[in-house]
Amino acid sequence: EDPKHLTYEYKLENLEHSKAKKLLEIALEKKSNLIASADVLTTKELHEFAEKTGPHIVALKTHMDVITDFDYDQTILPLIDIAAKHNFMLMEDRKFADIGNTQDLQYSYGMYKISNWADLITSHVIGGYSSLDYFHNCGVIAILGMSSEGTLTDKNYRDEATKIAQSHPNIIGGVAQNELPEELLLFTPGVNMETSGDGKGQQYNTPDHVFRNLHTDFIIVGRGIYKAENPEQAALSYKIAGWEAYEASLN
Ligand code: BMP
Repeated sequence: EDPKHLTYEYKLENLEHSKAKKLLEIALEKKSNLIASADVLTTKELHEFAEKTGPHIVALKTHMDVITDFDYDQTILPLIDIAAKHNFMLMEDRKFADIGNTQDLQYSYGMYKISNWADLITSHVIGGYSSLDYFHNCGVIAILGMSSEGTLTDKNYRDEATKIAQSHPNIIGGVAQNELPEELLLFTPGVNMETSGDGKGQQYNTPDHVFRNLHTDFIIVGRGIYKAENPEQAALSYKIAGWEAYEASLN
């Protein structure tokens, strides 16, 4: 009988994109499916958070546009070194949502120069298939369904967006709150072991729930880690919970 959840080994063999393979290799090596969301406001906090969580995560997810003292050399260059030291990937949660030409400019220019350093980026697919053609050298994670209350990503939208994600070679997976076809990696935010919401529309599930019911591949955790009294310990707890939930979901 086939296991319900496909293994990381199976996905590593079957997925083509080099960034998908790299992510799966790190997952197997670290026994981790945890992506920490570094939604902090300063370069110092960002680097400290990356150092503390680095050993336990497969990727660090950022919103660079909330870093108040952002400076390419001061913010990005040390972060690249920390990522190399602890062997995790850099994921910029930019959520592109425009025409191809504008996304091309936003991806490579301005002060963030995302294409220089991001291994993974998030993008809406609202602009259609060819709007995603310019994201070279990174793995694109499509926003297919959102975790927030009242989101407009209804079944029809998700189905159509998933078709684009399945067919576009730059896309390695999707952010969603539902199961995806096996050729797409599933990334699930809205994970917290302490609380069910944030009073601002965010809706949380446990690691166990998202592996068992959604067959997710990677959990994304922000405040559950960076707001914890001891973020390093919290990262380790989510790493262990995520890995145990993955193993349990195989049976
Ligand atoms: P937190 O665990 O603190 O709620 O953070 C969740 C992170 O995941 C945030 O950075 C948010 O932008 C992102 N996210 C989300 O919460 N829901 C989605 O549907 C898509 C996201 O990228």
